[in-house]
Amino acid sequence: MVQLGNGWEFVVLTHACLRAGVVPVMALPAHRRVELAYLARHSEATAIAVPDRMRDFDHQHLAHELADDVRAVTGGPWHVLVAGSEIAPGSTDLRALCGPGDDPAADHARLDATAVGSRDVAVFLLSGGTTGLPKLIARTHDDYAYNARRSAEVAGVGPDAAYLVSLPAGHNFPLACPGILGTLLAGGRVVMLPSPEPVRAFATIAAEGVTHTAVVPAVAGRWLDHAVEHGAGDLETLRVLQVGGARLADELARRIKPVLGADLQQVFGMAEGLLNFTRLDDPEEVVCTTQGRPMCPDDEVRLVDESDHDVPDGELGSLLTRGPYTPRGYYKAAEQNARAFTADGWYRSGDICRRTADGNLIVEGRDKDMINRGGEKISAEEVENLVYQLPGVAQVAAVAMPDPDLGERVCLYVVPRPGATVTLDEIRGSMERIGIARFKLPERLVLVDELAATKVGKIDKKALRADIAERLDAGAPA
Ligand code: OOB
Repeated sequence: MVQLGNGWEFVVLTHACLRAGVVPVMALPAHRRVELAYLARHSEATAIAVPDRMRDFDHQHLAHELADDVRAVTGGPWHVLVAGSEIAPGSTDLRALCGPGDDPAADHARLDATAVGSRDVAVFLLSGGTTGLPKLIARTHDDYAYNARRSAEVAGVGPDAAYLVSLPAGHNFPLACPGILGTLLAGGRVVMLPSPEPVRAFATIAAEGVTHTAVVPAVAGRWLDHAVEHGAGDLETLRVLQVGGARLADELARRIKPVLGADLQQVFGMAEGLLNFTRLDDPEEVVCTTQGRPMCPDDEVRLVDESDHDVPDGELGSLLTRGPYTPRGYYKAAEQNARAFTADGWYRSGDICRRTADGNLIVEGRDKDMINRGGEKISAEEVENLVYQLPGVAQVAAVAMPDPDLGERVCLYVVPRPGATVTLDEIRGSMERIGIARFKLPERLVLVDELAATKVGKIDKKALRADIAERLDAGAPA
């Protein structure tokens, strides 16, 4: 499992794994005990790579707790690799491990002799997730190399490119769309920053001559605001700003070229495969108002109604896709696969889109139970399962509430048990104690006597989303 911050160790370890046929599981730095324990169990990983500390969190300590738990169950060895200056007893120094070997020629020969096949699994990515915990997506060497190479072509990344990584490196977007892998395969240079904070990002773009980078819409908004208030400095080298992970508002899209000077490329992608891009030579209207079209001529995309019948161009439909770099199922997840894939292998992305006459897609919403917090995907079900562990909670529903900065945040509707008091602080505290990524913590609580239900008796999330939007419009205090 790879849970490293954005640094050179991530790049070296990932390439070492790919070369040696070790499959990295791309965890996120925000993941905590619950997510990591689940990933370790489900992937049958035998090692984790972590920073010693990051953002005031002791990753090394958690990694050893995890290792103890896994060893207790499997009885087998489990390794903790640590990038940093404080290597605790029992940890392996990852930086030392990444050093040059004594006999490179012999190492090459040994690796060549045991090389994995191109159809073997290269990497496990994590699904954004609509069910309990993230699902594993097995990407093969063939499909992922194509993913990275074709993305590089579409983004105009070549040997002269310098690509800045400021999103979490293990996410598909900065890893391979074209990201780290696509840029290095094209002969370009990769620059890593721990976060997309604008002061440092702008200074780094100038200092390193960055030509390409990828951000989520919330970051694009922060960069625009910062540039307007404090000036952008020298961003002359920046040719392409890729924006994806969540819907970019058209108004924001239109400001990017005038304010930052870079061409906008919208990217509508998913760890499950399909990547859509606006092209660098598309008319401004297409670039600013659509999320682009598939990168591969063999990608198949259907927009369908509730009975899986295709809808005509211009009408809303739920996106189904199949293609050469889109797997036909999640790893060891028969039950979820039955829901997320059709019998003939189409992936149900859960995105509600429209196709324009010229073949571009516009993302208008979704029919999956997920909250997209500035590009970070949160499964409503996962949050609800954790909140149900509180004794005072009779019923709970997690829904997306609109937010001007992040697009969406997590709002909880709770029906308390008779006589019980439930507070947002208490819920957040309990979730943190259980050990869950912070971005999943709810940011608003609405206490109700009952939850709106649909005709078939399911919780009516559409009604709840409308309700919270209305409360916010009316200026209701948090
Ligand atoms: C990227 O990948 P994931 O796996 O974290 O999330 C995929 C989901 C999509 O199904 C869609 O709901 C949403 O994220 N999404 C967008 C979007 N890009 C992704 N929704 C609206 N507009 C967009 N441009 O998020 C991802 C993977 C590779 C490249 C870029 C993004």
